[in-house]
Amino acid sequence: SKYAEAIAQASAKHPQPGKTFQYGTAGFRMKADLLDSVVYRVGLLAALRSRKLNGQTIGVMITASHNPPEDNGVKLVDPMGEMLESSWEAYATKLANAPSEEELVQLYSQLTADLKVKPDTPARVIFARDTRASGPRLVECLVDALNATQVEYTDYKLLTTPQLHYLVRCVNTRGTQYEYGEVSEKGYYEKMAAAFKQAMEHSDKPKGSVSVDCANGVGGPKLRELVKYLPSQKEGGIDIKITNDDVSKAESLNHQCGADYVKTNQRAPPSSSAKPLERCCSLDGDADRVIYYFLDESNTFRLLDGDRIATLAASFIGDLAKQSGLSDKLKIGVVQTAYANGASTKYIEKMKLPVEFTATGVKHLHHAATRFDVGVYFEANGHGTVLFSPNALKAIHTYDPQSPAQATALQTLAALTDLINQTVGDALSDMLLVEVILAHKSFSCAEWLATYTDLPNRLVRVEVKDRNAWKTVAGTAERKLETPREAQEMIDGAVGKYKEGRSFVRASGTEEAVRVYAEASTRGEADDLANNVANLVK
Ligand code: 16G
Ligand code: ZN
Repeated sequence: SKYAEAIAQASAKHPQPGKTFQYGTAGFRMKADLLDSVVYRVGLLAALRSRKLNGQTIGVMITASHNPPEDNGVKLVDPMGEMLESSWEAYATKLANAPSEEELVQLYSQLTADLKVKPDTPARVIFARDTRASGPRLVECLVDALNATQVEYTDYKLLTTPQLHYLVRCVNTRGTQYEYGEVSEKGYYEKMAAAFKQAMEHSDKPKGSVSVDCANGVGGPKLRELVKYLPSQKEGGIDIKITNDDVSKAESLNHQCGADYVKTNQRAPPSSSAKPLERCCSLDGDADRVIYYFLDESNTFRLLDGDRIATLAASFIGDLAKQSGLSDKLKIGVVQTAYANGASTKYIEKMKLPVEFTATGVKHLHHAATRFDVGVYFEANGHGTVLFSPNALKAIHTYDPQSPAQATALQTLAALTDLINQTVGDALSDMLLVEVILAHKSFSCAEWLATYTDLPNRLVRVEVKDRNAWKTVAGTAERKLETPREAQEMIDGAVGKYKEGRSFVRASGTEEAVRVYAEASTRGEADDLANNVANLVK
């Protein structure tokens, strides 16, 4: 076929290391030194995907998010800024596993034919990477593939994952009625800053400051850039204190800091010098997750995780919908996973909002959220966003307010549709959203925390020989096991012994392990239940 020779030649520079790879929940992710051939082949698939979609631009992000510095990863972004369509994940896996140049070329022309891709259609790709040391080398692998398949490409160098998603959507909507923004990093900051100003127009000034731990990743320099576009504290903006923004020492990335560290260890980074009641948040290594926290008066660490952001956002947007006179037109719903704290679910039900549950992984939540006019989705780990449907946007932008109060609420609501990244969870955007809501509600972190009381919970990681032995029943959002056979009965037996007890087991999608989650009415009981269930699994 047309590119066969060039593909084979460049592929010989990046031989398959004799390993089996899988395009998982977040693309391919592993030790960076194993990734060259994988990234090369992902580049080949990006070309195919773009040609299949008539030359629409596909994104390639090179990052391993919250994983250690020596890891890296790669994932594809579809034209509207969403995750790669799931049926294509299998093609990525197949290409990554082709053992030789001949078999790779063979498979590529097979896919080209099966998918009815016309080799002469133009192909366009944009890509970026996080701050990992292996990034530039992996970019070379990618570029080799794009050259071999004659793709037009733009290298955006260092970006957060959500910034790349934003750019992909901007390129593909340019000049249409769905135009999403200017196709540049600057365009991203300008759009967000303008929306922030508008969202703050009818609010009190933000109180206190927010300390942002950037995990020593790409979020640091990008937040510093964003701050230049935001109003200063004097002008009514937020006092943002940036910490852990050193990207010069590769080994410090995600080390004892960042959203995953804080959520998993339920403690502030040891480097934090925040005083009691000071508002803090942590981003992860590619800035698509954010977690809030603070120390209370008695110096006890208090976490405000993704569930908290979801409930805060849902309640605020619900209020704005009512105040603007649009509550009939905007069906607001919340999407959670089994990891959501049971108390957060109850709180959402108390607000009379529908809650849906999906399997873990952003693509599942995102998909479910599109079924609401306003779909709020967050994983407990801090990844999430709020999606406004085309109907919702139309209602918000065309409604004629009947009073000054309706007009101000409507203006704030409209600002949120621009402030919140519509493509994927975005730590910078989510952080501004939280700051806007706290300012509007005049909430301190303590008041935010007081909206409901979390059930004590524990997450345990159990290493097992074959995680695939743990399969969950379809349609239960991972809450029930199908196999091993008696496992679910035993778990139910353990759960039954605790007040407000809940526990489930699922195979990790990113590590060779299964995870046990348990919650119960007291700390001791949650720990007991988690340990008991973990022992059943071992
Ligand atoms: C991936 C997912 C994240 C999920 C996590 C679960 C994306 C972009 N990322 O990092 O949403 O929470 O996997 O990991 O979808 P686990 O399967 O190992 O528990
Ligand atoms: Zn991430």
